[in-house]
Amino acid sequence: MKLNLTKKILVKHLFNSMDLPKPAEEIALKVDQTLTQDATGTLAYLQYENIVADRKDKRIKTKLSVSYVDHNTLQPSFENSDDHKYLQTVAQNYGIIFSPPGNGICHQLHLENFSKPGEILIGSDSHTPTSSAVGMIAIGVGGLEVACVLAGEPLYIKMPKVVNIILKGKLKKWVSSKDIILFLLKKFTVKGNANKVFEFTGEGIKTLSVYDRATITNMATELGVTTSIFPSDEITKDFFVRQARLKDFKFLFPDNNCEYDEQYEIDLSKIEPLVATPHSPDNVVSLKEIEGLKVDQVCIGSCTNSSLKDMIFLCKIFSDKKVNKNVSAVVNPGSKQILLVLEKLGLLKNLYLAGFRIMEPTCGACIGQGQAPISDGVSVRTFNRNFQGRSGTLDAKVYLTSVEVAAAAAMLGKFVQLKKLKKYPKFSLPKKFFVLKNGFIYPNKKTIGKTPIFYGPNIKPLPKFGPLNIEIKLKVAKKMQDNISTDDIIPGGTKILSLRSNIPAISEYIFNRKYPELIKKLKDYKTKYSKLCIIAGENYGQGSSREHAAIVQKYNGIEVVIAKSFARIHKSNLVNFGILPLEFAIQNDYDRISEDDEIEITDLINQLKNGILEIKVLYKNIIIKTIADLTNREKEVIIEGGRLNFVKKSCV
Ligand code: MIC
Ligand code: SF4
Repeated sequence: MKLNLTKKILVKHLFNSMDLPKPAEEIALKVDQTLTQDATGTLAYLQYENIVADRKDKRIKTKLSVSYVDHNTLQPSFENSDDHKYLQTVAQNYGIIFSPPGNGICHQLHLENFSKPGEILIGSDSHTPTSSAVGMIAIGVGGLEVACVLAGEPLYIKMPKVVNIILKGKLKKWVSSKDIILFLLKKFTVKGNANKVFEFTGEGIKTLSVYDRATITNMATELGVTTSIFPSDEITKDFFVRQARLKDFKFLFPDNNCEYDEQYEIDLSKIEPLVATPHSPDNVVSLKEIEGLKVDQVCIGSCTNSSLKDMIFLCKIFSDKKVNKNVSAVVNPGSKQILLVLEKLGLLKNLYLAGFRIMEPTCGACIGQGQAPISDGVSVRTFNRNFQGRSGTLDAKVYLTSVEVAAAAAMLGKFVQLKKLKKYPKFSLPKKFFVLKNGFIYPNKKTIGKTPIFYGPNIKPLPKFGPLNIEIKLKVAKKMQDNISTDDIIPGGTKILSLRSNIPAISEYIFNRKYPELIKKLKDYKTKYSKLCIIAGENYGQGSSREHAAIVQKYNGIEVVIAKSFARIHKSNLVNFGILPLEFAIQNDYDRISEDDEIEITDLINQLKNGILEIKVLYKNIIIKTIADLTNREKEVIIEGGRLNFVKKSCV
């Protein structure tokens, strides 16, 4: 049978031998690699420690696992420093590679150092698909999924539909791969693409370097897909040669004449420079439409656009130009290796001389660790998300662009058409990269199993949650609109991020930015009604994979979320923490239920097993039908009160 690339890799990794699964069927996969970052990693490893506590052999069961510190790298007080130490000692004790703060952004580093065609990687960060640029399947998941896989469990996903995106032609000068992904976001939007994989083929891919491809697979996360993938070809080989990793390389293509579930053709030569305008990555317009808009800040970096190629371009275009004096311009390169290469090539000085602030290779402004824009300011960022308030300034307007568009805005202090910039700078990548060998701390056989783990006072034990009740009455604590992001549910920023290992403390910040008054109401309702519910529109929980967004709901008494639809990762995080995600059977029923209503679900467990649940809206005498679109395993997990209870029970 002729297979597309996605199926080829999935079939090789099926945990139990079975026939080729059909779309939407649950599949169990053997995972080769995992990655975590610090903001999700502490919880993931606390959960791992909990799972293996009674085991004799506590070592991880994956081929390769890496723990990165790149998000909460500021150490303004002890919390983040404690978390970093905890992560380092956990890594040493269980056999995990550790990437200390300052080494680089997890996805850039993983692509450079560990990505491998044909393998499966999961990561507790939604942009893990970056590594799929080299023909591997890389998927973003919640931290508990990583903990389970480290402990030898399979990864469960729905068999995705595979969508073939055929690229033809060549991009014009000044148009880059960021514009391709913005084009796709405009076309497919941030919702409606769950459980799909976008597989790129066509002559056009030959014009894209691995870095260009990685910008696309990185930001395809915003489409809500499971992942997206490029084949492993001559261009991929060239990347592995430069990284001195030819041993990890192999060619990998879809079979000729294989089948896809959907197919779209895109002519690269027709794409113009694009911009995602506030406050959603799919709010895309052409650069022409906002020409002349004044810009206050430009941030270049993030896991989307911080590669060596992006940085060389930036240094070249600023070789004899300056940052406009009204613009605050900042760069976060993707890795320390990139900084060193720029220095060796004699290019780094261009950025200093042009007037950029050069920051450590970390997530930085992207996750609100500094560089909040001025009040009501316009910030141009080469990042992947522009949800309102994510930058740290609630009334700021964040525009997402390519490095080309951002560089021009930094130079001229406003959005300008790029052809006005005269010549596109000439540059090529160095033949051989300087590979930074000592950036990582590798586990040493002698320290595995013998390293005392450091638990600072910021690291609090995991809360315990009980099994599902048979009959429940719930108070509707809040009714929300479409596209609520996990940033809305639990924001980033220095203050809240430093509480990621302390669930009681971080739970106080639930919906802090979007609905600052809600916490008071939740506390009040929790004492009066004990069990609460949220009503939401489409794509509830889009964006970040942070499982904290699920835990803080559970911790504040939310037992059920009824939505028009859910984003993939958040839905599985809700299940993992024993919250029941239900979808309206008739979308208009969303209008029949109001904030502060009381609802009742009787015979809950039997109804859940059937998959259709009747919800009685008390005092209105209305019955609303909802669907539990969950596998039998997921239903069992919810009945047990979450994945941790479930896994521990099934391992005894
Ligand atoms: C993000 O870009 O939102 C993050 C911060 O990287 C998150 C992870 C997190 O919340 O820690 C993500 O994308 O999953
Ligand atoms: Fe870090 Fe931003 Fe990438 Fe998230 S999107 S991993 S915060 S750089």
